[in-house]
Amino acid sequence: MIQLSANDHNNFDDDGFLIANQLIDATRLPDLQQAFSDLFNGRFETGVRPDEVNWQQATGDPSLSRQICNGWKANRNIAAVVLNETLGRTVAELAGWSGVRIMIDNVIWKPPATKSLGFHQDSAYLSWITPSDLLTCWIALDDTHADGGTIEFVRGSHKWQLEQPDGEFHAPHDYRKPMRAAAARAGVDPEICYVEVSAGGGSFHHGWTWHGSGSNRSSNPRRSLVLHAMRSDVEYVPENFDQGIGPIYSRYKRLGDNRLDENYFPILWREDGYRTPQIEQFLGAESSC
Ligand SMILES: O=C(O)CCC(=O)C(=O)O
Repeated sequence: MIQLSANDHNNFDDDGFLIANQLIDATRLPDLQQAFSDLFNGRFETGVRPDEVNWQQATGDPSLSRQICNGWKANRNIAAVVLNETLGRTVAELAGWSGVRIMIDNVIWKPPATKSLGFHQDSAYLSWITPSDLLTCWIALDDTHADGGTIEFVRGSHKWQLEQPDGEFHAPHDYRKPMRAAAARAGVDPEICYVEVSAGGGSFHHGWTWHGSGSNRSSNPRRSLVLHAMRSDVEYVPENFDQGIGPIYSRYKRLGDNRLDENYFPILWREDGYRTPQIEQFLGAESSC
């Protein structure tokens, strides 16, 4: 469904992001919105708990944006989108990679009046894999607007110097502060671009593009489903495991083998036609965007 033009490629290379008006068909939105409700209420369809459950209805702070990571393991409607082959191929085309696997998904729900998510560069957290290149597809499940806390990018910021992670992700006091400091170091006046799309649209961004999102000052929810994708041939770098991998993703490392396990990081698309065979079995009928 996603056709990229030469212009799209050029814009992505120049800006570090690309806005897309339609990434998934609108008919899929109700099932995905239901999946969000299930996940944040602790209903895990497959019986598997997502890797990171940062918010639950019964216990979560209502002022915070809600986040779950690797919802695909718990819910097949989420999996059908983030493990989609066409989406994987599109990411590969944009990044210039010969294959793509999922690094992590993010299920993010920002109800009205909830707080911001701090600006950051995704690849800054990934020194535990090599190469640590990432490309992210961000899909809006609601119409998005600047005052609704949509994702925002700084044009061209993937070309600034690579920085170490800095500041809080959840509800920082000043969500743009680390980005402004990086802009000053780069000698640049940052140009902020908001992703304002209808539900089903979204964006792609480069792993080093500075991005974040403000508080939701509108009366509508802002839900997004995010695929963080990496190259299919990445390997673990155990020497860097003290730099932020954490207990979850390091646990998936195989003994005596730095290659990533496809059970936890499936391959979505490779130019030689390979795709992790168990994906289709896992998805059942839910395999297309
Ligand atoms: O949805 C958001 O507000 C932030 C998402 C994000 O950080 C990302 O897609 O990398």
